[in-house]
Amino acid sequence: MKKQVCIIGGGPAGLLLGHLLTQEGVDCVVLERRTGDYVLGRIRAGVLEQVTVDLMKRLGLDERMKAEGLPHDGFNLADGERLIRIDIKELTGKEVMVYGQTELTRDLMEASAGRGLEVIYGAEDVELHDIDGANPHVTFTKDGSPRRVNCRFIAGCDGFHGPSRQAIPASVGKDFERVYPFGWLGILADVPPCNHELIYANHERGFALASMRSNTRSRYYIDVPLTEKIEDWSDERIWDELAIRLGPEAAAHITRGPSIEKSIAPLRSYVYAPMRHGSLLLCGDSAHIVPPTGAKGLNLAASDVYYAAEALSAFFGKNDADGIAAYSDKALARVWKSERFSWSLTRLMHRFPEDGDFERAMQVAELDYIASSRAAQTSIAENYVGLPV
Ligand code: RFL
Ligand code: PHB
Repeated sequence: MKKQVCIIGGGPAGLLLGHLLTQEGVDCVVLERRTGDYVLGRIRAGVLEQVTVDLMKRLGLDERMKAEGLPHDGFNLADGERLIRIDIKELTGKEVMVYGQTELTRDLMEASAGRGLEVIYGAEDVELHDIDGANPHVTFTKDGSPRRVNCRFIAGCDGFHGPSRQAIPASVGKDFERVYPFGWLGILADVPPCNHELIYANHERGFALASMRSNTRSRYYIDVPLTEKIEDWSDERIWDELAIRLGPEAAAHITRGPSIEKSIAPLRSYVYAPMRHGSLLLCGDSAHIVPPTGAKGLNLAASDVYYAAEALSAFFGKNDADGIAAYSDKALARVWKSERFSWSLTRLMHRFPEDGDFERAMQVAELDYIASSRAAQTSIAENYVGLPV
């Protein structure tokens, strides 16, 4: 098969890029290792920045998001008895959209055949070849038969564990990493949310987040040591813990119900630089991971894709390679700012096992400052809604 761009990974980054390139007349294919159902079964992000919403709008795939998504103009930071509301609309003039990653991925998936975007599910043993030069190719196995894609560029949208980043010679790049001593245990349940806005809570027993997917579906998280096993967390135990950590006001409004999904995800900050090597461009989780506290992962994947689509469209449409040359620096500038925000919100809202009285006093002082300073609230709000692309 001959294509201009071979996209590896059919998560949100790969599908968004595939649609944007197809819209610009760039011939591409998406190779996804899993089945479509498996990809949709992964419960992940819930909060979309304007950049992500705008890309769906540009594709004309925002109808369901507009109808079913929940625009939010604020969120809350809780600590003990204290609740600080960050009024993002008033402070920035913008809002975020609560719409699940599953739903966004479904919208992209369902539109692909009709728009001529070929997505090959069940593509096994994907390998990248000759990425240094201008004639790379990708090999894979489909239903037991070997297949090959010759292309001009490869987009590595295959997540943290995919083969793309690993195909770059070790001498080329550098990775930056911070691993956290806890994970987030998430529970999804068909019950109304306890509050109409998100609450991020720092409690002496640990962190909790009250989020949602709709007015009838809630998503909650608590942080747990990485040694915890999901089997040891019955639904009741999770609801009990949430009721303590979110505080009495929120607890009074929690509706309990059976979990539809529950899992523990480790927290990590990670950046690989550069994000391009030769004919390979990395987008999304294949190049960087943020702890979920800032709700940035999917949105960073979307901004990478925005830059990559621009660069690839200019290359094929106008024979202009400047965007390709600038891709890594442009994407990384935004990535590092989101890394900083996600790390600092994680630091502020979690009790780290190594922390003592001093670190706790720093959290209290910072929350005091945020509560009393419009400048501090504006800084949090503009990062939360997303910095400009
Ligand atoms: P994905 O979603 O991991 O997709 C990568 C795709 O590549 C496929 N793949 C391969 N395909 C072919 N061959 C191979 N060898 C392959 N290896 C892998 C995989 O099957 C998969 O389909 O990466 P992508 O597209 O870069 O998207 C990134 C986002 O998924 C991620 O950043 C977010 O989910 C992070 N995240 C959040 N982000 C937000 O913006 N807002 C949030 O509120 C938010 N909450 C979260 C989150 C992530 C979480 N977890 C579980 C990590 C909450 C949680 C709990
Ligand atoms: C979610 O609803 O899954 C969610 C919301 C906000 C975050 C992380 C996850 O910061």
